[in-house]
Amino acid sequence: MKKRKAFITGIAGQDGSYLAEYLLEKGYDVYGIVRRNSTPEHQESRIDHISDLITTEYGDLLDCTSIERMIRVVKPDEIYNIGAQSHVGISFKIPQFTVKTNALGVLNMLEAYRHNCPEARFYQASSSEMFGNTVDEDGFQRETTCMTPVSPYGCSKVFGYNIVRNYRKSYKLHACNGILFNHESPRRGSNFVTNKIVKAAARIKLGKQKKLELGNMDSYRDWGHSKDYVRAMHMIINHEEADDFVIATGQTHSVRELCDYVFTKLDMDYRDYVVQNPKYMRPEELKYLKGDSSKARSVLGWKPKYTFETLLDEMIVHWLGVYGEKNV
Ligand code: NAP
Ligand code: F7E
Repeated sequence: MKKRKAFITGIAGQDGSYLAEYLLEKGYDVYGIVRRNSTPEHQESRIDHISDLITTEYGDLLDCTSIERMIRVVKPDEIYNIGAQSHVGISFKIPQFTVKTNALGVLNMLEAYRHNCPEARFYQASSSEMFGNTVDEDGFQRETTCMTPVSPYGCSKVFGYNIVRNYRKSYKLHACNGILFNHESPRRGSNFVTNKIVKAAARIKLGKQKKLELGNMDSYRDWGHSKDYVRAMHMIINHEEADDFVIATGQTHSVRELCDYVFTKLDMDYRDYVVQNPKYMRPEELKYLKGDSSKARSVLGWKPKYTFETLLDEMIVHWLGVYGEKNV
């Protein structure tokens, strides 16, 4: 049987790397674009271990020619557009780059898809950040929740979400959105709050750091594991009908509770080490996320394998390993 071909933007990112591994296991030929970087040895660290099994080319969501060329040559069966400027706090510092990449980048991908392989399927990495501070009466956000984004990142993702729906209807394309709530792993960038906290706690435990500076500790997030969420991406794109799905655990915890769990696991009290620094506060904050993924659970049969605790335990083991005595 002919192998199916998947094309992934953002393949060297957290989700891209897990998705590439997952699709390889499923027998796909996997292709992707990576951006040019002045220190290439760092840039592909998440996919080094599979570099012989996948095909990557230099490309950029803002460079229509590179995207168009890859899509035309590869003719993928499935396109996963997960490349993005994904840091919400940083989106306030570089709003134009964020909006170009996360909004126009989606349009560039859709145009390349529509003109070169319209029979393929398209997945867009949409985000719970699109909901902003809207919460349904029962305390959840779901597919029908009103979108009132509170960051340049959130605004850019709303455009991506809507243009995918528009192209789906206008051109009868199999284009879908996964509205994913926060998902983490040891491969998470260490300037996102989970990995920042776990990394710092491990370093403090091992005597390599004294304090941890954080911003708002009273926001709530629904945190899952990236491995569970890339499995959902594959289920969404392979659903017979192109549709949009929320992916979430349905549990929410504050940043403070996360600190408490991680430091307690390492026999420390976070209050002895964590200090707040206004530098990490955002001009506008999304206060509370808790996702209702019952549509994905009933229609796709998706459910997460990781819990909040097993996710953080894996990250703790990872960072202790990185900074542990054996590696010093
Ligand atoms: P990530 O680790 O930051 O990965 C993003 C990838 O996109 C990186 O490889 C990055 O490359 C690449 N990229 C950035 N700008 C690009 C451009 N102009 N052209 C091509 N590639 C570009 O993010 P992630 O956590 O894997 O998230 C994957 C996707 O899901 C993103 O679209 C994100 O917005 C969305 N999302 C994430 C979450 C979450 O909690 N993780 C939740 C909802 C939605 P460089 O390393 O070179 O910058
Ligand atoms: O912040 C607070 C911060 O940067 C979580 C992205 O994957 O999920 C992610 O966006 C919370 C916020 O993730 C620090 O203010 C406190 O309330 O880990 P984060 P995020 O902003 O929720 C959504 C769904 C995405 O789509 C995004 O791509 O933690 N916080 N102190 C801090 N956050 C950071 N980064 N650093 C701090 O020092």
